[in-house]
Amino acid sequence: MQSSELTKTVAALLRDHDDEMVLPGAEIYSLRRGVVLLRGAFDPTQLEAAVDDAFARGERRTPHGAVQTGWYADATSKQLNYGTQRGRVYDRVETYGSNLVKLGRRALFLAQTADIELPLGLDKVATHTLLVRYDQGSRGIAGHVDDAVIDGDNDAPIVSFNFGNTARFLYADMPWNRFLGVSMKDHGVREVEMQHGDCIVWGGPARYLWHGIDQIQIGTMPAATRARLGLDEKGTRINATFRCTPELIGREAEFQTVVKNMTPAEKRAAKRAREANAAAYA
Ligand SMILES: O=C(O)CCC(=O)C(=O)O
Repeated sequence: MQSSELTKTVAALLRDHDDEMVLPGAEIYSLRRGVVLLRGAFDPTQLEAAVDDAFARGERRTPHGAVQTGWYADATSKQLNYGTQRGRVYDRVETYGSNLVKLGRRALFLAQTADIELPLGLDKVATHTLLVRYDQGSRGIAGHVDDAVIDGDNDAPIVSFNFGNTARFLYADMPWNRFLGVSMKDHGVREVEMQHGDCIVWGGPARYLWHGIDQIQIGTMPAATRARLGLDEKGTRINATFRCTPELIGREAEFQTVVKNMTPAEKRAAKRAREANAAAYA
């Protein structure tokens, strides 16, 4: 689904109430209960400062003095630290640059203003930021539900940014996989093209939204951003998510390369959380 097919924009409505809060070109869409897409909704200077903060978090200087950015497996390796294609860092919001943190809070605020079903409150604000870098190929991440302990508490919104290369965000109410024998379309899987600076927020009734990423378009990162960061023409993609997981404060190192819900106890806890959410928002 491209933006022209998105049916309901709430940007105009928000602008009517507070014309200084929403940029003139912003598009804000309510995709379904508890899911908001923010497009062109951030001041470009603030957005680029936040992107710089994200990249800076992966910065290192090689023994020859060159600056590289990544989240690499070790001090001299060029192998990303998370699987064969991804680099990852997970840490408390306070440990990142303030521009990135502010961008995440602004997105949460805009989304909560756009959708009354997105829960509000200080206990819904992100405690942690996860950055995942996708360097090679066009593979993203298979469809899944964010129901691991690291993913966020209860119904707290997840704020998810696309920085750099364009990608396709797939989502559906119920999990889909290719073994179901039903096409994605018939199953009701929807798609949104995520460009540099686009953000999707989901929470409340949609907290356990099934979602995935594919079709990362190598080389679509804005040229100015790419040049500023010293990347080659392929660019890169970073997904920044802001998550509310206060009980993990102090345990961040355990979640740098976490594999989700592996033990039976973790799987049971995830199922209980999904069921409690479904009951609460029935
Ligand atoms: O890369 C993305 O945009 C999605 C990442 C994701 O689905 C997740 O961290 O749960």
